[in-house]
Amino acid sequence: MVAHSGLLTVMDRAARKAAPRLRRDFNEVQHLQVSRKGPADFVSMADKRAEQTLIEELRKARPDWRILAEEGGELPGDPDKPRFIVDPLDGTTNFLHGIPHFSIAIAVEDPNGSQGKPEITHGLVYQPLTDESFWAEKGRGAWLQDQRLRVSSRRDLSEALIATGIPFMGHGNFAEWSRIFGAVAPEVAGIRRLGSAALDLAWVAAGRFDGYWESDLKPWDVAAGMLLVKEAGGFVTDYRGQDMAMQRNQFLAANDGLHSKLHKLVANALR
Ligand code: 2AM
Ligand code: CA
Repeated sequence: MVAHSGLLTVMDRAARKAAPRLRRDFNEVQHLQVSRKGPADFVSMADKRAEQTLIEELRKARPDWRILAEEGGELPGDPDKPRFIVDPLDGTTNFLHGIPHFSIAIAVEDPNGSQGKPEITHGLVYQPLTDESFWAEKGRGAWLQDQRLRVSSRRDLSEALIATGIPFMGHGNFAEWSRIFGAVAPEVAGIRRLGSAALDLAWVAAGRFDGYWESDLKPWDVAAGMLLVKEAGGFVTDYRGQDMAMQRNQFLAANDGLHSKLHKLVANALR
């Protein structure tokens, strides 16, 4: 068993402070179908309220750090200090439809990482409805509560359960996604589209999914989850298999045994 660092305790506490209201709002959404303004506005309010709570808590603990948040954008702070990257509600579409699968994601980015480049050092993905807190610290592993996480050990594509995100409403490249899907789906045990990128990655780290691909995401969707996968012994690359996922905005994550096999399928599909 390992204890959080002080910083992770701050992140975990912030997520747990925002969660009760999100849970209440989620239960409320189901009764809003007939309201005049409709559930979409209500969900966007819930999203903003959660973000406000997270920002207040994080600011209290680290007043001079910058915060990049989905709703509020970039809040200023000391450029030499780390910054928080915050997604108050990942899986908004699920939330809106009363589907109990969404998360809060918080990451910390050090502007001067080990290679002098910005680097994610801490990540937390918290699922309010199951009270599961997935967290990782660079060099200290990935954890679910106090249980060490390890990516799955499945090595055969035929046994692999793969998560993805499907382009929607003009976002993303549907032709590219379809080609990858066409190559991967016949080879694997199953494909899932659950709707929260942060949880998809956390679940790869936890060995529930064996792999994942998606493109056109935002830093707050993936920053925490990418660290979770890496600290759990998995790989996250772009579709060419290079360590450029964030730069190319392509995310191919898998356990150590399956990553190269999955990468070959994807590379062939895009050739
Ligand atoms: P969000 O819930 O914070 O918006 C899943 O493919 C990812 O895409 C999620 O992390 C989700 O983050 C984002 N996304 C944004 N708009 C979406 C939409 N209309 N449908 C599905 N996912 C969406
Ligand atoms: Ca998101």
